Order: sequence, then C-alpha cells, then structure tokens
Amino acid sequence: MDKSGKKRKKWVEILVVAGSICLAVLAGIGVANDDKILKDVGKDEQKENLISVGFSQVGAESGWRTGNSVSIKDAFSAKNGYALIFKDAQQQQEQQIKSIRSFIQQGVNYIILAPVVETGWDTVLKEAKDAHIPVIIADRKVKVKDESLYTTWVGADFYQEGIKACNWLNKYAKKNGKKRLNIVQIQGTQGATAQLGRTKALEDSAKEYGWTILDQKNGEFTQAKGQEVMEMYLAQYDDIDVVYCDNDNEALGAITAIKNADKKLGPEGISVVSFDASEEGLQAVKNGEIAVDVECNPDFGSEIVKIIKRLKYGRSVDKEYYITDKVFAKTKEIPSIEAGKLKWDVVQVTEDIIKKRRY
Ligand code: GYE
Repeated sequence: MDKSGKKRKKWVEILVVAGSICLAVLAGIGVANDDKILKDVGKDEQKENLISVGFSQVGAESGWRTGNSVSIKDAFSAKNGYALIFKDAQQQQEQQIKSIRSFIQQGVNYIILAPVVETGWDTVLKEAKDAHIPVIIADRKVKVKDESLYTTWVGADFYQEGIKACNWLNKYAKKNGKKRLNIVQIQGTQGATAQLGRTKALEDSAKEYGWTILDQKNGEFTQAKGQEVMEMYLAQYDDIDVVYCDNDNEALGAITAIKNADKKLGPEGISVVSFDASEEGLQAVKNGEIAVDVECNPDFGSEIVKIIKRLKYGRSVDKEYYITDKVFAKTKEIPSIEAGKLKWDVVQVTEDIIKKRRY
C-alpha cells in the first residue's frame, strides 16, 4: 500500500471509531431518555397485550356524567391492563355512531356505549356484531329489534327511582297537610331512559295520588337549562307546590330561579324533588333546598371490568345488571319509602356523607 492509501485507511478507521462512539452516545442518551420518560410508568403498564376498549360517552352535561367518566377511566386504566379509547359525543347520536364505526375500524376488543337516546342503534350495532366485537351498553338503554346486537346492559332502574321519589313526596305532602299537589317537571334529554322512566313514574303516581301535573318541559339535564325552564314556569304559574327535576343540575338551576324570584323553598313554598345525589345535590339537601334526592350511582366502571373479564374467560353474562340506589333527605321525618314490595330506609345527609362523595 502506498502512503496515501495508508492515510485513507487510517481516516476510515478513525471515522468508524468516531461513528461507533457517536452511536453509543446516542444510544446512551436514548436509554437515559426512555428511563426518564417511563419513570412513573409501572412494569405492568408497559405490557404490550393490553385489552383495547372503545367507550362512547354521552357528553359532560352533569355532575353525574363527569363522575361516570372518571369511574370508567379509573377502571379501564393501563395499570389494570386496558387501553381505553374515550370519546365524548357532546350529546349527539351521530357522533356516537361515528365513534363506534372508528372503534370497529381499529379492531378494539370491546365497545362500551352510553347511548344518549334509546332508539336508532340497529344499523351500527349490527356492524359491531358482524365484526365480532361485544358491545356493553352502559347507563341508558337501547331499543333494538334484535337484542343479540348487544351483549349486556349495566345501569339503574329509572322508573323505580321515580316511584321512590313519588312515594316519599306523597308521605311528605300528607305530613304537611297538603291534599293536592301542583307539580311542574323539568325533564332530562328527550328519549333518554332516565327521562322516560322518571317521567312515567311521575305520571303514574300523579294518577294514583290525585296530583296535578301543570307542565313538563325539557331542561336537557343541565343547570343553565334547568334555571331557564324554572324561570318560565314561575312567570306562568303562581300555584306551584313541587318542581320535579330529572337530575341535580336541573334542580340547582331551579333553586337559583326560585331564590331570584323571592319565592320560598320547602313545604310553605316550592319543594324540589331531584335525582342523582351528587355531592352538590346532597349539599343542597343538607341546606334544606332539595327536599328529597334519589341516588343514581354513576360509579360502575369496576362492574363493567368484571363483565369484560367474564367475557374474556368465556363465561356467560346476564342481559341486564342493575345498580342499586339510596334515598337521601335532610331529616328522617319520613323514615322509609316503598316501591311495590320493596322498602328502603331514608338516609339522612351528613357532612361525612357529602365529604366521601366521589361525584
Ligand atoms: O341522571 C343525569 C345525566 O342517564 C342516569 O344523565 C343518567 C342521567 C343522570 O346527565 O344527571
């Protein structure tokens, strides 16, 4: 080899060595960065075989809904072995249908659907069934021609919740010497199971106890709408005894409207009946602003995890799973209530109960 050839070889060697050092340093940086990035991620979380779950949520209209989203996110965490795709549909069924189609396209293992309304799901659920993806319906129900289009449903008995509220109201009216009641209802989203069940219970009870339903308008389960509807009622009627609100957010809005109109809350003025028993709702019960609050517990993420585990291990599941609810009031002047053959003790709201509320 001539002199220049030797020189070239030396340069090549230097470059190779320098290159290797660079690669090693870069790799080192990479490792260091990975460690840093993953420092708070447990070994379990790094497992690649997470179960993928697509969840289509109605929106964020109420304290109940927010609590429900937290419950599902907590239960389907990576730490628990799940990859959750969470989609907020902002109250729109079309958004939910789009999300379900994207879950199918992504080939998720399971779909959870919290449907905004009961009808209009046949086509998209058929698509999920054809793709062999089990669908779990959460909270509100779906009405489909073929029930095999979904695997199971988890939620509350909304009609029974309404009957519980009305049974309490009947005892309360008697205690306060009221023979007749004039009631206005602030309804939830039209066509949602919670609205349908609570409305039917009120209508059936009005017939049974001889109450008058003055009006029923949609408050969309929100505080702002609840207030707006109550303002309309107060402008139109001067003989309202009770406002029956389909959830706590509407009740809180109605209370603001009643206070702004300088009307009294309670048996000498307008009594507020509500559902959910969220932390804010219970606070209003304790303050004597809501007369009775029938619980609707949104914290059932871990129930759905159990159902999915059963499905994963090839076990059968029931078609319906009911979540049980309590009844809350400021005092125990009405100690218990009944719905059909069932009986519940009324729970008196304490600071401790409010503090422990998760939603
Ligand atoms: O009562 C209300 C929410 O479907 C049970 O929806 C649910 C209802 C709940 O927005 O607060």
